[in-house]
Amino acid sequence: MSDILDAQVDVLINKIKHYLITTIGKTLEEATDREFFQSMSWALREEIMINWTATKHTFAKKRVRKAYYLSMEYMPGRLLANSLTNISQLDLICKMLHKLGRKKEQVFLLDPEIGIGNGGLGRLASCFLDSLATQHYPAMGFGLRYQYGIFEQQLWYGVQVERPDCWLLHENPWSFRRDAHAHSVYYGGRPIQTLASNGQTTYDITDYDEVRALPYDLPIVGYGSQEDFPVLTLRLWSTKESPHNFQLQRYNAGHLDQAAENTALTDVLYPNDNNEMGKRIRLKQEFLLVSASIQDIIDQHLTVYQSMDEFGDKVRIQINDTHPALSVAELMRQLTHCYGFKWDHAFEVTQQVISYTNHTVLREALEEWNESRLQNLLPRQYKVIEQLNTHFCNDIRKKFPGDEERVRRMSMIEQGQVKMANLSIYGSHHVNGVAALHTEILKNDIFKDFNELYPDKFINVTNGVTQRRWLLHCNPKLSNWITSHIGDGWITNFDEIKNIAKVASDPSAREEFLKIKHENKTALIDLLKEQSINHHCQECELEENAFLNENALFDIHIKRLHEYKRQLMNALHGLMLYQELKENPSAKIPERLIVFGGKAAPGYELAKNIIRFIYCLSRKICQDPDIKHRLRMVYVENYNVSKAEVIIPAADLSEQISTAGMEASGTGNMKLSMNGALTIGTDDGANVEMRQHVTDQWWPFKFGASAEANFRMQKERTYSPCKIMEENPRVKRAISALSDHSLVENDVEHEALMTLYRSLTEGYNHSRPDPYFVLNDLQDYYDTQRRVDELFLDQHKWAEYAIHNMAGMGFFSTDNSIRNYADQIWGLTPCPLDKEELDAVRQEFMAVDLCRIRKID
Ligand code: 26Q
Repeated sequence: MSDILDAQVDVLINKIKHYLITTIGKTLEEATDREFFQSMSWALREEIMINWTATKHTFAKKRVRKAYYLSMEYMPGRLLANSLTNISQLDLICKMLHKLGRKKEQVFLLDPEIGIGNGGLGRLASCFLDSLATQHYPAMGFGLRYQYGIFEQQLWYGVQVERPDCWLLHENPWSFRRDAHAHSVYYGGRPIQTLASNGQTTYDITDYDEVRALPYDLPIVGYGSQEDFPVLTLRLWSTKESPHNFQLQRYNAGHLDQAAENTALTDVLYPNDNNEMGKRIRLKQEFLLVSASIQDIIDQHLTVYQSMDEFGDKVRIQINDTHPALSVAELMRQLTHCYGFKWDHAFEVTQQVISYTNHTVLREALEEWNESRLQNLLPRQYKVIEQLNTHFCNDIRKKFPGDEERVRRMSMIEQGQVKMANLSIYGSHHVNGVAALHTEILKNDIFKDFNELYPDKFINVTNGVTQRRWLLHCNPKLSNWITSHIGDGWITNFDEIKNIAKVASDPSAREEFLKIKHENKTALIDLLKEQSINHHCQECELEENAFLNENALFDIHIKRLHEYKRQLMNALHGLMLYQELKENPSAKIPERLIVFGGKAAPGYELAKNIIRFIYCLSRKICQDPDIKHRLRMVYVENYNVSKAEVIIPAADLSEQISTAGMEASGTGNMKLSMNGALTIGTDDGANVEMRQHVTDQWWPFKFGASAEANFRMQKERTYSPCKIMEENPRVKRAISALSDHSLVENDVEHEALMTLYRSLTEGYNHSRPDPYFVLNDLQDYYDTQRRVDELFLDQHKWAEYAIHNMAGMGFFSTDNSIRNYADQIWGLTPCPLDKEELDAVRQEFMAVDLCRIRKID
């Protein structure tokens, strides 16, 4: 066995040498780490290309139905190491690097971090692709190739500064430009009514802007044997590299910004999550994704089937939130205008093909576009929407005669705004929420009217995460431990993780678990130290590393900054704990390290002030000699997928404390649980189902008001945070620290904390005081944290709980979510690699590989 491995190492080294010489012109000795990384990737690529080609051939040959995932965001993180894990080749690479004396950490660091998304929604899309690939589903992802992904976050004395994320600075060996599949996308112009050959009225346009969308493909490597692992495609559109997109006339007229608008279309990802913005360029981006992808899907279909007759049967399109909602209008338009479909037939096919996933219950995040903006930018699609809306309103009237108020509420176009959710629901055969509670809220509240009209349309598909990246890859020690106890079936059948419960009461297994947790905490401490060395302003926090030991309770809160996620409540708990420790130094409370990570949308002032508050408080704590050995708070700069891969395995406690009824699902909650953290959480999003699967017995830290109670408070307007402050001296003392200068060092800091104080007590920017009910849950949260302390003091008991929590996560694999989409929404069946196709590609490759132009012996 090891001989084979040694031989493989040598072959690989030879291939790397080949690429170094033929593409860079260097020998192994003189190659820099980056040149080495590039050549290594090119060498490894060969294996992956073979299976990628064979996967494509298989889908075409078998003429299977195919699902297309349309998403404005993806968050793959680093691709290479995970792909190697999936094909069980990581050992080989490590061995090879060792033999050559290259540091693996340094080499893998050169793999670019792909963060072309904001957070949950984009990461979910990436987990889905992994599960689609691994389970052999015929599928493909479409997105945009933003030149700048989610900004790089720097923290200067508690102030978030945004820097561009230049992930494309170096050539990416895993990104394939596909000129043959470029498409034209049309904006603006004037619609001209035309009569098609079948008597159908459609619209041409004149005086339009034509933009060329050029795709770049990324391979998505599924988990599988070294022989027949599947590889799917993530196709990302760019307008950057098409010179015709530059509008020279406008440049000559002195308008550089207008001239460059189309070449710059895919330059930047909008850094807002859960917030609607209504910007014109964003609308252009959304339509670029929609129009180019639909043309591409139709092309692919015609290549296999030669006609559009079976399109409705063979194609499924999933839209990730409403961002690609124009798909409904654009598919209608292409079917009627380009392929001669009659309106009713086109609509039947559109509805058969499209389905929509909703990811939010926050009303301010429901997408709407100004009607004239949409009409000017996309005149033909606007006409289709108008016509769809007429049909739709008639449907409503048929079922609810005389109820014009209902028609008004449900209409796609209302008061000069086009409502993308309404369009998406009408154009889809299914609409799904992302957790059971979330789907109920959609059906009974947000989309109640729609559910009454189409009761069978709404279904739930609970989110998940891929255990391959979020356990196998990021936590190899715990993975080996799991495999040693229950075998490795869990890697592709996560239900089997339930078997780990059998060791929960075994003292030696608990010891092993605790030891691994400690080692992972050491790795996180190293990451934090690195940050404190590199970054300027948190000197005091980590200067005394003595405190940062593996025995402390690692309390982790990682997610985008948002008021409803209540990082502020966590920080206030830290403040209350600080005050308690000052007052009562002999209290039996374990050491605690509170870790935050997450980006604030650049224009979200309150969110940025929450970061600042955390900074001020952590400074206060670490300057206090009585406390700094017992409590610390750190803000991890630039939280991203790679940082998550270090932080999550080190967590003892997972903070999932959103205002109940507001977090659609959450997925970090699942990642932390499967890595052996206990959850302190409200009954919100997927927390509810996690609790049910873990059972109440092993889910000890639930707290806070229910979603129902919160909705009632909202509706009845009975909530008064000031009353809570008056009645609860401990809460009052904490909140007062925001206004009494005790945490700040200058006026600017004071002003920042005052906005938080005001938002809690009197309301900020015309909103009600404490709109996310922080004070309402604060005392319960504080008391629950003291129960956390108590349990943590008994490490063996803690380990028992943690193992039972891991055991309850089987349901929360995206393998399961994807099976639900495939069975209940798409009607899709797995299609494993065809052996003949694979052999054929391999044969052809081997012939090429042996071929040298001039053979020298
Ligand atoms: C919309 C219009 C213009 C600009 C930006 C946007 C925009 C972008 C991203 C709106 C929303 C998002 C992202 C939403 C999101 O990430 N939602 C999260 O989705 C997760 C996966 O389902 C859930 O687990 C989280 O609960 C949900 O918050």
